[in-house]
Amino acid sequence: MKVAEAQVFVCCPGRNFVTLKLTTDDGLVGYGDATLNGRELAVASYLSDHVLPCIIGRDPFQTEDTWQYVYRGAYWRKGPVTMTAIAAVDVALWDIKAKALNTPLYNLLGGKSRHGVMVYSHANGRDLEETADAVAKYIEQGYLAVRAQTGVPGLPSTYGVSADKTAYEPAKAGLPEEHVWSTEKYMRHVPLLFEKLRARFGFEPHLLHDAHHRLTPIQAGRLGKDLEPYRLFWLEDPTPAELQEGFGVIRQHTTTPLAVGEVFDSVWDCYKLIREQWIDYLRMDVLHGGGVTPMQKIAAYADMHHVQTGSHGATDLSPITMGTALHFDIAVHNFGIQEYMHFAPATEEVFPHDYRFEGGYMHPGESAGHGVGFNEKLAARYPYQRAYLPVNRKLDGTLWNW
Ligand code: EZ4
Ligand code: CO
Repeated sequence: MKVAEAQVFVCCPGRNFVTLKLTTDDGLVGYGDATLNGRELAVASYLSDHVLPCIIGRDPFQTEDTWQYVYRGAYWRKGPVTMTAIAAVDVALWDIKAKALNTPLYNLLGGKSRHGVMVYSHANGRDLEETADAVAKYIEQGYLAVRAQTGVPGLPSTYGVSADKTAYEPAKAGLPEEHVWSTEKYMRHVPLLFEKLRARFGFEPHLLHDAHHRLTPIQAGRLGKDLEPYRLFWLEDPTPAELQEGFGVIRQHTTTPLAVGEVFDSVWDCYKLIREQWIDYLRMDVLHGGGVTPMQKIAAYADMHHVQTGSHGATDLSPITMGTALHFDIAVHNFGIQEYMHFAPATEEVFPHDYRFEGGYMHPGESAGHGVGFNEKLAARYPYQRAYLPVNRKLDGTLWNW
């Protein structure tokens, strides 16, 4: 069996997605996600212009050799564009391999280690009351874990909170939106949210929070300490992690569990974080982490250091990544939790899938492969629209991390 055809599709059913379709000479089809929010066309070109000509004719069973070929063979390693493109090829090949063997993907990754995949979803509101009501809705739906983000008094907008009542989706058509930020206002306000949530819901539901890269290590240490009474499942992205040692500083000051990694693209972004046990959950996923092939190795390395997985699962990772992640999550021993945001109805139609939610857990489904399809005809009705994530400025205009 050989890869006979490779096609890249860019569509916008609610938001932009890049999708890779590989077809074999005996007619099997595999799909991979290649979406990089705000930089979609760079990955599409990287695939079509540079990677795919080398994929034609290859044996889809050789996932390890093909991954090494497109990683080492490029000479220029790492980086989000490269790794996202490589991931699409890797996932499409795993999909074909599992279909050829007529088995769900998880059976090739070690089989089921658990009966379901615990997921968390996103609750947000403009103030504490609205946020608490949003958390209540998820708990009523059976969620065991909920991320809570709330508006900060004195700031017109903040990460994770929609300006209106629609679902939060940060990328917008047109040039990047500019947000205004105050770490001081934010740090005073967030503990009040979790005090309120614990008073209303008790300590049974898992509660999570995303600081979205805005704090310095010592500020993060303070916030973690202030949140300790409310027993968070995790505090995410407290500090940008290019300097891995920053997490060593945070760790000295708080027992609030730490999660990081949604923007990492290789083990070299986190090897010290893991080795030094500075984090508790690794947010890397099977898309921006370079595919299933490297993520199996990274997860094994994390397992040896008491670090669990906590895969990114925002709406800018397509249902193909969601489905693949669920196969990975159900198999990997040190699984922690999986993020799950609800896709727009048009996205759900373009990507029919087997996975389903039931009582706080998700299930990858039992069909062969990763269980996610792609409706090309429907996708063609939603052409690409240039869109950007926001940029963020402090009150005095200094550009800051969004
Ligand atoms: O802001 O994926 O935890 N989830 C997140 C996401 C990211 C988006 C950026 O494209 O932080 O919502
Ligand atoms: Co995040």
